[in-house]
Amino acid sequence: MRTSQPQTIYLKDYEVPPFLVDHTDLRFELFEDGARVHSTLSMRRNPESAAGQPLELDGDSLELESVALDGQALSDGDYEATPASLRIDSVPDQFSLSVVTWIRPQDNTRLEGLYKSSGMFCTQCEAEGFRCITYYPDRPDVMARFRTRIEADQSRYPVLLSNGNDVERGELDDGRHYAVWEDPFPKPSYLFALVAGDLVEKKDQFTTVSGREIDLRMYVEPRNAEKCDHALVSLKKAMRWDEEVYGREYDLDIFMIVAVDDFNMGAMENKGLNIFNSSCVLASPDTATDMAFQRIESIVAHEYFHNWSGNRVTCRDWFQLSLKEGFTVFRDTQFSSDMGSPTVKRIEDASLLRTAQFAEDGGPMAHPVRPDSYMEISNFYTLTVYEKGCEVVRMIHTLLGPEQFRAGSDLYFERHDGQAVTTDDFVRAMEDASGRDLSQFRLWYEQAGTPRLTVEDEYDDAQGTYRLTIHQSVPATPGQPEKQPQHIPFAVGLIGEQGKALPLRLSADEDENDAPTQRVLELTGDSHTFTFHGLQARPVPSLLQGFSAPVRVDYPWTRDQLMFLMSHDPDGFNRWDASQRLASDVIESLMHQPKDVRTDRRLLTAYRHLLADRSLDQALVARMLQLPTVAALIEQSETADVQAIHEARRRVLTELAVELRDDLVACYRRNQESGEYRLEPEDIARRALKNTALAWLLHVKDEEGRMLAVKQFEGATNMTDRASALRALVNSDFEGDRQQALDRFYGQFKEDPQVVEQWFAIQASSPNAGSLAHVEALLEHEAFDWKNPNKIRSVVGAFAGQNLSRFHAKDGSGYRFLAKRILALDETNPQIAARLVSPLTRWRKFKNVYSEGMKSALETLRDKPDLSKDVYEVVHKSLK
Ligand code: 0A1
Ligand code: ZN
Repeated sequence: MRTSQPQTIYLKDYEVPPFLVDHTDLRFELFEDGARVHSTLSMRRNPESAAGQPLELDGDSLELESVALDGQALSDGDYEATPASLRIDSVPDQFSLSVVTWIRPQDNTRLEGLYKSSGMFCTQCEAEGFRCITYYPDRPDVMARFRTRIEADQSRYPVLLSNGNDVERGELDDGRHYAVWEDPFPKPSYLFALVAGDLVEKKDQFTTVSGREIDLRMYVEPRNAEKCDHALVSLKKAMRWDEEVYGREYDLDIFMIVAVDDFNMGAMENKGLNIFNSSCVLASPDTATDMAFQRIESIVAHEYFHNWSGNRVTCRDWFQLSLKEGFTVFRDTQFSSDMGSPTVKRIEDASLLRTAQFAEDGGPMAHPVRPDSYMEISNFYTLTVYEKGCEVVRMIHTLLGPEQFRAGSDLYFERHDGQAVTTDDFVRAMEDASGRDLSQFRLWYEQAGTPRLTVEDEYDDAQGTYRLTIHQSVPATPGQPEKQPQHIPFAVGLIGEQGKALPLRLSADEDENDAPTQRVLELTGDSHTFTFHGLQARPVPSLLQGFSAPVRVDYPWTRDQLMFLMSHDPDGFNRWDASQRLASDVIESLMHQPKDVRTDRRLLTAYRHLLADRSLDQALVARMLQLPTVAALIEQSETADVQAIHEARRRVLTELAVELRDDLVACYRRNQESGEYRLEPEDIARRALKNTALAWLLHVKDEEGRMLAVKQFEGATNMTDRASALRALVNSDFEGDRQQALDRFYGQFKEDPQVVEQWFAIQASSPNAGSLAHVEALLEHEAFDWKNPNKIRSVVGAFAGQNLSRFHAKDGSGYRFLAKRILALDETNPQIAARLVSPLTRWRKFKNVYSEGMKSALETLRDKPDLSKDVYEVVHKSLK
């Protein structure tokens, strides 16, 4: 057991910083056995803070070499230093503090602060990594101008980078050299970055709207030189889009992107020097799938957009994380939507939210978009803060409309440029610019839990009216037993007999021709009734169009109505939603039926139509053909029986694939491409459709499917087709072909870590190939590396997060496996260890056969002596 309980930090305890930093002057001496960091801080007391407070700086695992105040060396008795803090009781109102620390980047496996990845030095300072470099008031509301001098061996580290502009370079003795960087924009320490390595530089240019020339530079290891184009193209698109849509222009003369292999998260928005996980930035058609290309485009944009939403205007404290993340995710989803298919983008985002975020919101780690307490802030980079936070901003956009939203965003940037602010400041800017009152809306930031809307309807034949009554309830969550109703924009449509969207007349006097076919109803109370007039027959309601709010909707659609919506709803999102509801209903009902009960023929008919439908956006068709995932089905059930869900889903899939066999082959052949790989929406959709058809055929061991898969695998001109064929073979019972393909794939790509990650993930997530024994064997594979988060995610993460029928083996072996790996990882990388606990946290959601094993795995974790704060928080909250 951990001997002491980590401290909980509360939002209500926030106080302004007692000291401010005007200038931060850093000098890094980089060596193979460590780094010496000289920092000189020009500090002064904060006039807004209580007088006479001692100076207390944050540290983490630091070794102090010396301290000087206004140039005078201090002796031991003048200060109190531990690896985690430096305290000086008496300091003047204004002073310069010089500190020298010694750190060991080469041994830093936590990947926080300064560390080494593939021989290069790099940093990760968000949220509290800067304190692993030097003593500092490491909080986002302390903003300083940084000057950074880096000294290192010239041949090993020819490239030396930091934030801002490079103002000086030169040679030193002993084959060393230096570079000096100055960042004119005051920034919090979490945005600091440094890179030193032997990297190639890819250059590009961007001319801003006001005619300024910006140097775009991408730095990668020489072997990745050919994988930079897509990121640079994406960057330029993002820069232009932010000018056009938000009126935001880039502010420095250089913008740099660096790719590193060892990185805890996806990427980081350091001022002028974005650092990316290689897997989120490097791509070529030969090595990256369509999905990876799209993901890279959105992450490059996300990090770039942070330059305004995050860097120019930053967070006052970490409780406000969604201020920058929710808004920036919203901006990147708008961007991706503009670059591709808006409906498909919405489906992707909503399905992530509905499975994973709803699960988080209904579990023991549930927290509001603006949390009010935490033990370890790294645990709060969550789907709630990011994705639900994005939905909250999206709802403001819906309520205000695009023009007023833009006015609110302009006001926010103008009012708060150069400041560290709160989510409340953001909402206030939106209110002030629009004149709308968002006071009740603010509950979205304060209350955790997913609101549930229960909808009832009534059609009055004689009057020609249709009444919708909507009840709202927000469930209790840890620490929040009572909830108030929230302000919910609820977009609806009504579909008439001929499949026509009907005019929505809210009063009898309203002219039919003036009435819109979609309305955003605003729900603010426990229940509301809306009456629609002038209807000749009972319509089918299309509810929560476009997923207008992150809520659950209960309405008893019949299967016939769902089929009707699937082919007639003008809202593409709801067509997809109808397909998911229909398939879920069919799968769930089979769970309680004997094995010989057949799948509802209506599902078959619906899919047959879809497969033949060429009029509909083919990207949408590809999405609609996907059965709900096991994770989604778990989320929808009251108490989950994973094996029963998995089996029922398999039965449906098998029956559909057998019955639709000829349609699938036809669909495959129709969408087969010849010619060059293009990343256009139609081509992406064609590949998606073709590869879904292929997966289904292999699922039922179809001989023609096997032949097509092998042929596609061998002849593929791009990674989407190659990896899809491999996945289909791995998920099939053609064991010989599976192994052969796996070996060939590895042989061909073993030098490329991003491709090897895919190779690992395809196996670990496969219910067929990914047995626990096989996954254990993957951990022993020559390409596996416990120090690399991507490899851990692609094996352990993929197994526990995606291979649910194997992970939830009834004998508990999957849970014990995970617990054992988390225990080991806790010693080297607590952030990654804590993230891996997540599949165990919702144990109460599962039937006893599962929940007992999950709970006991959590107890094993709890009993480890000296558990990291990261894992401690997740485990203890889960067991509470
Ligand atoms: N701010 C980054 C994500 C990020 C967060 C934390 C990190 O280390 C603990 C690293 C990156 C983003 O939103 O892209
Ligand atoms: Zn972000």
